[in-house]
Amino acid sequence: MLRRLLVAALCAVALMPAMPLAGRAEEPVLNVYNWSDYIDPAAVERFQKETGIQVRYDVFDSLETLEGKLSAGHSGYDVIVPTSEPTFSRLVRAGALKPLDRARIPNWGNQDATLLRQVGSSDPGNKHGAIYLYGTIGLGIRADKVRELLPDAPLDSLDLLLKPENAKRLAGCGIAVMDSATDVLPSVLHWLGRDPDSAGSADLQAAGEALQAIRPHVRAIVASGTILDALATGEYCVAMTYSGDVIQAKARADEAGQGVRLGYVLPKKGAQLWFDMLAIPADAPHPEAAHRFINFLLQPGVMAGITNAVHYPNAVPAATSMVDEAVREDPNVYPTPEMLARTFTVKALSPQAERARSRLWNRFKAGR
Ligand code: N2P
Repeated sequence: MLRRLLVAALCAVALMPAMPLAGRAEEPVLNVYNWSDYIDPAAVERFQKETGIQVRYDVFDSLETLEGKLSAGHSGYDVIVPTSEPTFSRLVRAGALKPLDRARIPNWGNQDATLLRQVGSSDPGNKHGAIYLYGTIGLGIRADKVRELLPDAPLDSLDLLLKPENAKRLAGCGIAVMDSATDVLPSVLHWLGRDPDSAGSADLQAAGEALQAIRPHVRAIVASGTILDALATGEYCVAMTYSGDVIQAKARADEAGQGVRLGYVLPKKGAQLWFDMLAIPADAPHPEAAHRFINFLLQPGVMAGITNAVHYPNAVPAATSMVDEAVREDPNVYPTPEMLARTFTVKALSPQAERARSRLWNRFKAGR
């Protein structure tokens, strides 16, 4: 009898949810969900060593994937990295994020006040997110190959991709577009001279027609992480993706020395500028570790290492002098004021508008 009771008690303990009891210290674990190719692995190692917290690190490569994971609820993640618009602002409004406890983030003040004010439009008072990295959306190109096929090609414009006569000539050399309605459609609308936030039927129809017109010439509509890898091995001559991904691919290609020469193009008519935020889901199982991680990342030395590794600028001014000169002075990493003046930002849309956009996107992918 006693034995049976003991077994039952042990089973009950084993079945208890792995949640910390009130007042009991959290288990030393941190579940991170970040973009692929978006951190310096040495930073994660150092955090583990310094804190004894074990980091379980998962990646996504589009906002659609991140939102899908979070909307199912109970993601189990402690730190996520949504883009300020539209995803982060939507999560803030839905109450899906934990307000940050600034007392536990003494490095909060290391962030650039102007940039914080800018992302404050997505999160009044900057209550739910610290700035991780930012960047633009443009083209990765192999200029030498493009010039061979299109000697008069406009190398500084989305015309290269979106004018069907150009796409047709470049098709054999490889055209790719990252698989994200959220991160591609605003640039297409802007190129058409329309409001990048529009989900009006005339605007969406025009964007849909523009995309269908180049569809036969597009080789791949794939995850941004796949584009990075394939760009580096020379599979595409033109690919629409995130700035730092192109610059990382370029660095890999240069190192491989196989004659693949890549460059990033910030579209001259205007490019989308975005900010990625460090945030904690409301139901994060390890909020204490999450705050420690965010505070750790906001150190100038750590941020500089991250920017050096992934070629995206950070929002910690004291990090800049520690960033490698070649990275710091690359205007495709840290855009010049003149380039920033040519950028635009987006806003969150209604769920109905999102659905209309994703229908359009599915038709583009299917080619009909
Ligand atoms: C990293 C992708 C950058 C994030 N591979 C775009 N917001």
